[in-house]
Order: sequence, then C-alpha cells, then structure tokens
Amino acid sequence: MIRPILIHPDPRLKKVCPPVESITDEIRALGRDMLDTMYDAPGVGLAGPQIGVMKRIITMDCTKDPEAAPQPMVLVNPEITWSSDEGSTYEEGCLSIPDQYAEVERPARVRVRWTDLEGQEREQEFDGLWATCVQHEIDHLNGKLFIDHIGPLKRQMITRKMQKLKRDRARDPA
Ligand code: K1U
Ligand code: ZN
Repeated sequence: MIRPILIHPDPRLKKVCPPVESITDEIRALGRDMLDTMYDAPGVGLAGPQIGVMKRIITMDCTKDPEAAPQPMVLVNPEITWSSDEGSTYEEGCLSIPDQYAEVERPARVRVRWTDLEGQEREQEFDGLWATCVQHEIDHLNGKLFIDHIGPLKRQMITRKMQKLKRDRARDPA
C-alpha cells in the first residue's frame, strides 16, 4: 500500500524516533508499504517518519542501472558503527522537500549494523550513493533533514518554498 509522504515543515520530521522492539508481521507489512511508497515516489530511500510512522525503520534501493535487478533493503534500528575520514559531496534531494537540492558533505563510506525482517542482526559497509542514502535516512530517524546540513539562508529559502507548496496543495488538492 502506498502511503502519503509528509512535507517539511512538519513537527513529526523533527522528532527522534524510538527503536522497534521486535520484528512482527506488522513491521514486515510496514517494510513492504515503505518499499511500495519509495518506488512509487520515486525515491532511492525512505524513513518511517516520512510517512508519519515514528519508528526506527528505513528502506533503500540505490541500484543505478535500470536494467539491473532491484536491490530492495529494509533496515530496522540501523546504527552507524564506523565512518570513513574521507568525505564525499552529493547533491541531495528529499521526498519530504520536493524539487529542492543542495550539496551535502558526509563520510564517503560507513559501516552500518541493523536488524533485518527475519530478526537477524546484519552489518555491512556502504559506499557511493548507498552510503549517502543510508546516512540521509538515519538522519530522518533522528529528526534531521538534509537542509540542516546547509547554510541558514538557503535553509530558510527552501522552508519558505515548502510552506507555500503546502498552502497551495491545501487550497487545491490534486
Ligand atoms: O529520504 C528521502 O527523502 C529519499 C531521498 C533519498 C536520497 C536522495 C539523494 C541523496 C541521498 C538520499 C530520495 O530518494 S530523493 C529522490 C532521488 O534522489 C531519486 C529518485 C529517483 C531516481 C534516483 C534518485
Ligand atoms: Zn529525505
């Protein structure tokens, strides 16, 4: 099921999410809904709070080649256990901040530990767009958006555009 995506500013996008306590059928169904919502958007990642679910769960698929098999991932309670000193800059976007982009520098490689939907502990190193995306999504779980990594003037300009977008959508829902 495709769920509506919250648009910034929204107080739910500023909150720190509590961990998922156990892997249940409800969490597995949530993971499926998040993947459906992410692919439909389309996006390469999605975090629980973006659909108003205040739980530490993210989805990702950063497969670049449209001919290649999809690589859907659902990460529950993801934690960064190591970050490279080397950085990498990527022009990030966000499904909760449509059509706005800004360069953000983050560690180029990270090691992440999480629980999968079978309840197994997993740990893996990510690089390239996968590394950028997993850090962007974990930020969402901590109430942080990519615009919190940029200067205050550009952040304010983007926030004002989003306030207008929300006013316009409320007046004329598509
Ligand atoms: O969390 C989100 O809002 C999803 C976001 C993730 C992300 C994008 C870019 C850098 C880091 C993290 C998106 O998926 S925005 C859409 C996007 O980047 C995209 C959409 C379709 C194809 C390829 C990329
Ligand atoms: Zn985002």
